[in-house]
Amino acid sequence: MITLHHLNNSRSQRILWLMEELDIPYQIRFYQRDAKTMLAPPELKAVHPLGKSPVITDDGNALGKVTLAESAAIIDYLVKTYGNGRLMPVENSPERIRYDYWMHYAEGSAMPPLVMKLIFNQIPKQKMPFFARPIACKITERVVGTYIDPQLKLHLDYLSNELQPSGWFVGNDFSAADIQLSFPLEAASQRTNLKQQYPKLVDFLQRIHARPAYQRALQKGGAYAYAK
Ligand SMILES: N[C@@H](CCC(=O)N[C@@H](CS)C(=O)NCC(=O)O)C(=O)O
Repeated sequence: MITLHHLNNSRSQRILWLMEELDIPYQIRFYQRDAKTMLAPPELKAVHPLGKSPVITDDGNALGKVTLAESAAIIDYLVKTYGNGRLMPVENSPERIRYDYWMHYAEGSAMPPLVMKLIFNQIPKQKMPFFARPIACKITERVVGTYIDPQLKLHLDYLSNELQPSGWFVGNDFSAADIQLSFPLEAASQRTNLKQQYPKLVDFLQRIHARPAYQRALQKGGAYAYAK
């Protein structure tokens, strides 16, 4: 049986969604973020030393018990082990090269500026001596304005141009790469001007949110603020 170690409002939602798309049996173990720090609870470190989500364990595999972290590695494992050819283009095809690229790109390139934006947005809200606040705000404004926001624009322009006429990122068909890209795009819709400036990406989000498997995953996973 596969167990998904699921943190509320997190990247783990896309693993839940993938398992619903593939219609494979699984169970969920729920973890709640600390309300102040937003970090995962320490129990997750008993499952994987980094204590982050998603993590899966799978004891129903011929390989013995598998414990796996990192969204792209989990998606790859689930699709290859249980997909029966679904949601992944065949090997040695141009589509597969594009698919593999997006699987790496989502966490390797798209997420870093989005995480930076989240963190820098928090700086002005922190407690600090009154005389430090104007300096902290000035530095934040400068880093966001000269680096983070231009990087986000670069990535959103790129993603918007790369969306295929099919409405998916790889080729004609919906694939697990669309699932992997869902989280950076959902995060961008909360932290950037995506909703105002990128109608094609808004349509993509609406398209994935309307999928029955996505809706089932939402019901099973509990709070997920990014599905708006
Ligand atoms: N690149 C990793 C990132 C994992 C990650 O940072 N997960 C976040 C949730 S979205 C987390 O567990 N945060 C809580 C913490 O760091 O304590 C992946 O794609 O799985």
